[in-house]
Amino acid sequence: MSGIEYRAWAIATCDCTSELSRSLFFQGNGKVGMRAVCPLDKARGHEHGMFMAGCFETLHDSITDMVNLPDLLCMILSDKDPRSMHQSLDFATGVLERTWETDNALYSYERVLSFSDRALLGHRLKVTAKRGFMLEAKDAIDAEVVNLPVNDDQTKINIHTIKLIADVEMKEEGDMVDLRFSTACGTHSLHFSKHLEAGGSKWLEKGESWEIRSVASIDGRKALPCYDDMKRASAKALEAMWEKVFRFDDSDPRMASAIRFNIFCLMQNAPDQDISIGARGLSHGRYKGNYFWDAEIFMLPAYLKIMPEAARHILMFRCMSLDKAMENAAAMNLEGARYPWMCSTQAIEQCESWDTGSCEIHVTADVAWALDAYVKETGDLEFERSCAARVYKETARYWVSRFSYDKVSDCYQMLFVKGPDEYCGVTCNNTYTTMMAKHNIKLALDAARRGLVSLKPGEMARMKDILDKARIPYSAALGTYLEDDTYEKLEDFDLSGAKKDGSALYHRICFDRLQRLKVIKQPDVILLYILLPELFTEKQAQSAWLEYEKRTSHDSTLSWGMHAVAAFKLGRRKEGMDYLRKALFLDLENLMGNTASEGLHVGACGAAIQGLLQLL
Ligand code: IFM
Repeated sequence: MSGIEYRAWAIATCDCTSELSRSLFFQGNGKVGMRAVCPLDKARGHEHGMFMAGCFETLHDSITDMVNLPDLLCMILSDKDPRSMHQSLDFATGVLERTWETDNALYSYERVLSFSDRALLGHRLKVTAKRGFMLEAKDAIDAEVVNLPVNDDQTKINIHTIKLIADVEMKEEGDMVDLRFSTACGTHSLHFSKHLEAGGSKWLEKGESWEIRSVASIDGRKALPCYDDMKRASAKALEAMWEKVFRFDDSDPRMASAIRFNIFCLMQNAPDQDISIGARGLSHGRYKGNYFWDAEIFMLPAYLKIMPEAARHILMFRCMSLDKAMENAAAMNLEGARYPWMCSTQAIEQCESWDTGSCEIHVTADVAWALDAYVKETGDLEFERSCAARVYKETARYWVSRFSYDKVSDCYQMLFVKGPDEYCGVTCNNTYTTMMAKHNIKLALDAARRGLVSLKPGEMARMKDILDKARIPYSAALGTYLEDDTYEKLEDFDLSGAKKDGSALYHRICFDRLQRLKVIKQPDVILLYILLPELFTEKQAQSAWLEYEKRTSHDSTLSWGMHAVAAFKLGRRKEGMDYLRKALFLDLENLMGNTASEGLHVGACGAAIQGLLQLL
């Protein structure tokens, strides 16, 4: 149990200083994100966790990390030894509030990251003396921050920190503090400013109160609003955002709280510019802040129902990085455009393990699927004409060159790929990848038919031939698609016996061994059914559920929410509800055991909301 109190529009806890709380009480506005490190918390340099969307710096070669920035909201107090701590995060106002007391005084602290002017953030401390005492309170900026780059391999723990900010210049003039610095290799030059409303030392009489407030900006502006005005404007903007969210039955406060938490997580990480969202959003540096297919397949369908503009930003990033994707394809001796498995704003491959980075190529077709889903949902034909169509064409060209034609069987094979089920190893003819690639090719052909792009006649013929002759593994005995060519050859595995304590299997069984076992990490054929249901008859979809669901370890946080979606679509309401509950409480109850150490799973939040949407 995480010790969270669930209220319809808030979460609260007495366990304020744990890493889990720092993740759950994270605040963000899509531009800036801060882990919940508050006054008197002992945070080491890498633990502050203040991030800015799109702010990455090189670690080595072309590998980047999301920069841990100077903490603008520090408050150093002389009155230590807090007790009776309590903290809440209000989804309606976006305010994080913490209260505590000492022998001397009662304290109430709050913090806001503005939703109305996203470069602004601020905090307020109110002290009420229980007896006469001298308080020193310094409203500060902590620039002694470092990064602790997290290894791609979840089984490895790094202990080496690296400073990714340099040339720090801090100037105090009256009640203004000005901070200029650059990121280590000069990729970003940043200018922060902060207006202090009080601070210093003060003798407080019994019953006397003192308020210290400040507002800071990440764009260095001189004219900053006062804290109360900023807080009011932010709450109003947030209210307008909630107005646009679908209605749901909120009679059960615990469920309502979990639903709102997941939606709020999506809101807090939604970009306001044409960039994507890291797998952990702005809540943690896990995966070096990188963008994955999580954004297109798990978050985007949820954003389409709550904040379509965020879906557009995610997709514009892919459209704008098409040239990089073309360079990436060329570097792999292929045609067209191939999107990286994981990337930062530079849009180049960041995955440092060959089997995943080079072989989990379905991401390219996932991008095309998401572009089409956006156009269908919004009817934005101008976006399709001016942006999406070119992506369809170049990504389809990639797939044409990526299929291998086999003369003997007269079919096209998808050799050496890794499907969404990352326990399958590097395999051949992963059905998800091939079907999604075919869908991508169809989108290009359709765009050509409607005159949105031009394709050479030979190209079109080849594309059509692939649509007819791509190999799709199928089992008549199972009555549905096989995950890939090796699936039937895998060794039987006792999943329930092995998964006793709920932790991921890869902590105990290495990936080399896992790839020979009949165990699935996260939905693969079942996910295909969700994305392209027209490929399945009702019977094939039910058979897919019966075969694959029981073998799925759910060792990815992306799994439960999508199983909820599939179960509801298949009329399996009870299973759907079980999966939905797990998905909604995944972070809140730390059900996968990694929310503390990795931050919020934004893709899983999107998947949970997709599950919920099936019920509305
Ligand atoms: O994109 C996912 C992948 O599917 C499973 N491992 C974690 C990645 C980031 O969330």
